[in-house]
This record gives sequence, C-alpha cells and structure tokens, in this order.
Amino acid sequence: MERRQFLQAMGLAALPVPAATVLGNNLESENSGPVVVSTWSPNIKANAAAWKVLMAHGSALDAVHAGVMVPEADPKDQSVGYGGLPDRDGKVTLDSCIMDHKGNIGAVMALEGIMHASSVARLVMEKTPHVQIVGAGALQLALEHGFKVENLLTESSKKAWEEWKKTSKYSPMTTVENLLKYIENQHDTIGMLARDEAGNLSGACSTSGMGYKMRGRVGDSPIIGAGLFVDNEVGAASATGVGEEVVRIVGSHTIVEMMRQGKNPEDACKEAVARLVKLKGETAAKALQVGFIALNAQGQYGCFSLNPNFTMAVHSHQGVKVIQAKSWFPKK
Ligand code: SD4
Repeated sequence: MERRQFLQAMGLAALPVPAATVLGNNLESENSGPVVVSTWSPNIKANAAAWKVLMAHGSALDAVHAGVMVPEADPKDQSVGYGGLPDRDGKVTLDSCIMDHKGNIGAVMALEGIMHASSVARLVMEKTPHVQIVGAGALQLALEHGFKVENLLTESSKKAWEEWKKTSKYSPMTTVENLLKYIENQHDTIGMLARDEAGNLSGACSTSGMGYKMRGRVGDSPIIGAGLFVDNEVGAASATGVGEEVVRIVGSHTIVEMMRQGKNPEDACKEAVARLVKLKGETAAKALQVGFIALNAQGQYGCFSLNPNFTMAVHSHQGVKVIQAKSWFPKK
C-alpha cells in the first residue's frame, strides 16, 4: 500500500504530511521539543492521540496513556485490547504496564474483560501500594473503580481462533511452534515512549500477548525492565516480539543501561539484539522476531530488530514519520 493510501486508511490524511519512511537510526535531536515514538507503523494513530496531549501542555504520562488507549479500543488491532487474539482456550487476556519519570510503575497481567488494560495498570500505580496485580485481582481492582466488564472477543478474532484450532494440537511444544508460525502477522503490540515539554519521559505498553498462547501465559509487555523501562536522566525503551526472549535479556532495561554508558538509541537497541543472538545462536534467533525502540533524554530516538520488517512510528515538531528499523538478519 502506498504511504498516502495507508494514512488515508488510518484516517490520518489530515495530519502533517509525513516524511518518507526513513531507514534506520535518527540522531537528529528533538532538543527541548516534545516527541512520541511507538512500536509499529499503525501506531502512528496512537502517536497522534499522545501528541494532542503533549500539545495541550500535558505530561508524558498522560500522553502515553492516551496513546495506548487508541489501539486498545480498536477492534481491528488483533494484538491489543478489544479484538485482541485470544489464548488457546478462547479467552482474551491482556497485559499492560506504565512508568513515569519518577520511577512510579504499575502493571496488570492476564486481565480479562476490561478493554483498557493500561488504565488498570495506571490504577495499580496510582491507587495501590503495589506495582503488579494479575488476573482476578486486577479485574476486581478495575471493577472497584467503576470499570465495566465487556466481551473483548470480536467475531473476526473468534474466527481466527477457530481456524487456528483446526490444526493446533494442545501440547505445549506444538503450541510454541504454532505461535512462531503465526507470529509474523500478529505484531502490533504497542510500546510507546514520550518526552513532554518539561523534558520528562514516560512510557506505556499494552498487548493481548501472543495469539493462542497457553492460558495464564505472560510475556514481556507488562514486565517493567523487559517490555518497558524509563529512567528520566538517561532515556526510555520498549519492546515487541516474542516476549519470552525479551524477558530473557531484560531487554528494555538493558537498552537504557547501554544509553547510560553512552550508546545512541539505535546502537543501544542493537546491543540488546546482539545479546539475544549470542544466547540463542544464529539459527534459533533467525526464527524469531524481536524489535526494540528507544528514546533518550535529549530527544534522540532509534530502533533495531532481530529480523526485517519492524517499524517505529514517530511524532514530533518535525512531523510524522515511520522508521524502518535496521535488523540483525538481512531481508531474505
Ligand atoms: C508478548 N511481546 O506478549 C508480546 C507480543 C507482541 O506484537 O509484541 N506482539 O510476547
């Protein structure tokens, strides 16, 4: 699809005309200006919602929260919130976390029946003495704060699951293999990082996790340090892809520490990918996808992935952009 058609399809024709898709790193400093970046090009729409908050002098925290709520409510996004692909038992279970510039954190895991998992993660952060609440407890917290239970399984996600069931065998090994087979088309998990007018950083991450996962499985997305990490003095990072692999290397925290040691955002992401390749070996790593995005305290951003076709959406005063990530393994 042509870029313009894509934007029209996303209802974004009225947004500032984006620069052409850019390959790889972008070291142009956004200086004191606000900036928002997120995993995957369709999240250009989520960035626009976050940008609106930033332009109204809102905080990075409010911006990333508003941003991730966009795909959470979008039934067409089958990796996040409403319309997310279910687990192998047909239940949509959501994972999300949020982190602000002061190191405040909140996360929910395996949450059912509540579309805006990020809002419940924020409740955990702001209204409880805890940082992570799972399953039934997370639902209880949401209900106590006025959230209503909804059926999150759309007809098309139900159909996809029924189709998957035809070939799936329910042993864990087969499930993992199936997951890898299906994964190519299922990446739209949102990891979003923003820097506000005051120069503060925040991040949020939201997903329905891997399609057809085992019941109760939790990936990287709601794990602070793995799917998301923010250090206001240094920078922030987020991840997408096979969560098991991101957790293994505590991906986002690793990237922030690399930036602390002086690496630019893209090189920091590349270093995390390199660790994964070293751990897994080339052959196994080639069969996976993991993508990282990073934003430093100076407003520079970058991304890097294991395999090709990962993208990062950017919104700043310079306009709207999609960055095609460089990858460890080249295009086949
Ligand atoms: C997970 N990292 O649950 C998520 C999946 C993902 O786009 O990123 N999908 O493992």
